[in-house]
Amino acid sequence: MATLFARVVCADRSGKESEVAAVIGNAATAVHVDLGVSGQAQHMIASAEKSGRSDDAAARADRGELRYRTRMLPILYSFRRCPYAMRARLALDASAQACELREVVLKHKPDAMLQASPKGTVPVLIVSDGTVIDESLDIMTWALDRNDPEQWLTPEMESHTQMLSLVRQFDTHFKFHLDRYKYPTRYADADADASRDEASADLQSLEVRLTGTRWLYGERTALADMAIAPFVRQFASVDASWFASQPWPQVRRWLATIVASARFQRVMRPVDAWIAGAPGIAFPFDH
Ligand SMILES: N[C@@H](CCC(=O)N[C@@H](CS)C(=O)NCC(=O)O)C(=O)O
Repeated sequence: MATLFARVVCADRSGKESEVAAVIGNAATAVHVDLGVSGQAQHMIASAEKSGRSDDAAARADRGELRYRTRMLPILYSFRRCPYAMRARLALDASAQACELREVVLKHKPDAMLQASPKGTVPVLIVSDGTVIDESLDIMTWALDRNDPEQWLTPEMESHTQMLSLVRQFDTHFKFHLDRYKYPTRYADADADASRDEASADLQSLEVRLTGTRWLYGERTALADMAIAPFVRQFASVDASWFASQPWPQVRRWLATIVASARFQRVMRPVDAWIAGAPGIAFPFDH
């Protein structure tokens, strides 16, 4: 898999630009770039050329016909099994937003992540200008604002605001009860059965929606589907046979479709934990 943390933009004398890095990002050969060092950029171009993927870019750079610059890619601190990080990765994948993925061990959070976001939760995205985005929903919106080819931000039915209010209901009421249902011993006040009932009421409202349409907001996926599904998946796995026996065939169909999708499988690909100082992993992963 290619290791790519910078885009290299080449411009010829007429000023016409082309992004060599996009090519390298998909190349089979691994190229590690030291950010912002033009010699490394030249190395990248040469490597791309050697792998036969980039016309004659290296030769043209040598002849001074091209100038090039590197642009740092966003860094995503993530934890594979965290539902918040999952939805951030789903949106980054949908928007084809290249970034450097750093898989975190929650018990040993990297200093660099804590410096950027002292609250210590994943996901954290550090964008190229240094801006830190440390709420998963904000990361989704940031990515989709830049590129939203599947129109996740524009639901087919109802408004963006209404869609966000359903997401908020799941982020608050459903999540609160999911935690108490899944981990009753962690909460002094937990009543697992009562919490299961409370969360079930939220799922019943999804069942009603999904009886009329394939997805929560129409016949195509929207932000709400992907923002909510990772939490419903967690709920379903607490007691799979109980979940299968509930009167929610449409919720099961919806969840199974998302979990089996190529995108979900892709963002759940196992990755090694990031070691400080070492390169992370190019994300989104190749299709
Ligand atoms: N509101 C945050 C919540 C993120 C969150 O709570 N992530 C969990 C993992 S699923 C976490 O990092 N917890 C800190 C820890 O376990 O140390 C978001 O949407 O990004």
